[in-house]
Amino acid sequence: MKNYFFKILVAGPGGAGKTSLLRQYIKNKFNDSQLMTIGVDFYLKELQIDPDINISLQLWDFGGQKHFQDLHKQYVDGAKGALLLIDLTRVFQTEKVKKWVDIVRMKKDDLPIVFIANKVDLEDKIKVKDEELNGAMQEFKMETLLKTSAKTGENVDKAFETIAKVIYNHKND
Ligand code: G3D
Ligand code: MG
Repeated sequence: MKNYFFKILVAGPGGAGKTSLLRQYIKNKFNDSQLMTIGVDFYLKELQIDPDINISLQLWDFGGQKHFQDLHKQYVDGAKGALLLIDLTRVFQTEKVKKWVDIVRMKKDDLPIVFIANKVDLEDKIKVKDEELNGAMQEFKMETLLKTSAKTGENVDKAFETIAKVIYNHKND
């Protein structure tokens, strides 16, 4: 058995569903009312991507509020990859995505990012077009795009497995 340790960032605007996604992944739990994240929290989870490969994920949640921007450096230091979340029910803004790409790549300009379009369960309220998502994915050279629901759990495990595998496959670069 081989063991690896990856620090992974969970980034994106406030309200996109970062804390909900993490809670769903860690505890298979979804709370409709939860406290706004203060500063940075992290979670640990073990993941086996192959029978003989164990990965310890250290997952960093991020408050995303403006007055915590001095924490960005500590947040990104040592990270091997990121999930960048957006909310499918909010009007898409490329500049907002760019802001988060710049933050997570502050110390490593080729940091792998998986683009997460969350709240796919809110079918009637979706405002973001696939072209907008695909455009941003290409512009910012993100690895792939997944539509998730932190509420139903759709694609939640897959999101974390995908970033873990991408990092694993790049680990000797
Ligand atoms: P953040 O950590 O990115 O700031 P949160 O976002 O996880 O706090 O989520 C913000 C709000 O969106 C929460 O609602 C949460 O329940 C909701 N939410 C998160 N993910 C999903 C999802 O996939 N589907 C649906 N339907 N709702 C989601 P409140 O009402 O507590 O603000
Ligand atoms: Mg939060």
